[in-house]
Amino acid sequence: MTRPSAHVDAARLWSRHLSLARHGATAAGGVNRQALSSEEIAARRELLAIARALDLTAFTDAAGNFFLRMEGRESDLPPVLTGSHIDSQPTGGRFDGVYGVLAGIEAIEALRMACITPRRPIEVVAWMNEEGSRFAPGMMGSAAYAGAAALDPMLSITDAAGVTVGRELARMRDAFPDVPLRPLGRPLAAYLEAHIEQGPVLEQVGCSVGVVTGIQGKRTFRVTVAGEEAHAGTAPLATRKDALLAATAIIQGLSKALADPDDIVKFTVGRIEVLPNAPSVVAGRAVFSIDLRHPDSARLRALGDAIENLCAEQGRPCGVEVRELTTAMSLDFPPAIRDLLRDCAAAIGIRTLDLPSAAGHDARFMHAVCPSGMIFVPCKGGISHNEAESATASELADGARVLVDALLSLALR
Ligand code: HGY
Ligand code: MN
Ligand code: MN
Repeated sequence: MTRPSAHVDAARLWSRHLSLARHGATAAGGVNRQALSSEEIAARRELLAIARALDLTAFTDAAGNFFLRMEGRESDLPPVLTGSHIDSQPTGGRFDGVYGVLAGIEAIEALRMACITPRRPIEVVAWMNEEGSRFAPGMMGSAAYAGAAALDPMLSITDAAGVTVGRELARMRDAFPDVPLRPLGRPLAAYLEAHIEQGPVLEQVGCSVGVVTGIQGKRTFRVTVAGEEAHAGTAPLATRKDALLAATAIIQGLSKALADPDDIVKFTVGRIEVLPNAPSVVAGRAVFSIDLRHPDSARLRALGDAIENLCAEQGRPCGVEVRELTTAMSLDFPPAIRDLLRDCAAAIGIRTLDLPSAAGHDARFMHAVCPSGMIFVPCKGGISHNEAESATASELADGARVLVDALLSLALR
């Protein structure tokens, strides 16, 4: 049989990236497409139009995940699933997540062109809220699908404007009245996710495809510092409970305690909110985020467990509450999937490198559901979560070539 990878079209895949990037386009050439926003609805509409032209059926689930299905010869068999996400960071790029969804669609288009109907159905998914920037934590859709987190408590999580996930899920459903609802957690035969590397390694070694060995662990926290509002001109220093000063002391303390000369521990405070956020009022409340990552789960556990005490000590005289939002330990993808990806690449002359993922992905949750794996392609300078994120048409296509041959192999089993 001809390999469907021969039908992957780099120009088509590239132009779809450019077209999708219009939804939420920023002036600096990036993308701001928040989970369940109007921009995401518009992007889903565009995916739906492509899918209809390829004779795929669309459906969704209670967590707002969006599926496009190519029927197999035995439609009752659990499908092979591929995809990623189309929500972005506020100053995100054109490739993070989108690539995995468009590579999946390109794979199906290549199968159609090769006139191949696999034994199992193949589905492409855009998971709901991977980034966690509008609604924290991220990866809500894949976590709910995998049963790793209950959907119900997610529904009342709010964005900065107080809008709930539940309301926006209802708005998303209303936008697509013809897209039916299917149960969460249907069985899957396998899951493959293609993604830009978001790091510099593939570019440095000159490989167009990376076979991902696993995903490093991540813990995220929300820290709330409770002080007391007071007049900036009159309140004596000795009696102040300044939540902003306490928060900055905590952040400094944590960044010293977690500093790592080997650059393995990654500690980030990316968001801070201050109330009432007025120049002449001593801050009464400060809320900030912690993102902590380490590839060694035991180390990640120990480092994360020390955070609460450090916050309490550094935050005095203010009260401090630490809430953990995400606890995700490191994982390794099954060798059989990694071998398959390597073999598919070798068969069409694509050189690969095995490498771990320092970033998080929805494949984390699918790993617990079915044999899962990931393909990376290079991105320029390793830059990501940045409007300057960039990738090349030919390398994106190489990843899609490996993806489609591997999907077919899995869908014939
Ligand atoms: O934060 C992450 O690793 C992913 O990009 N959401
Ligand atoms: Mn991503
Ligand atoms: Mn991302």
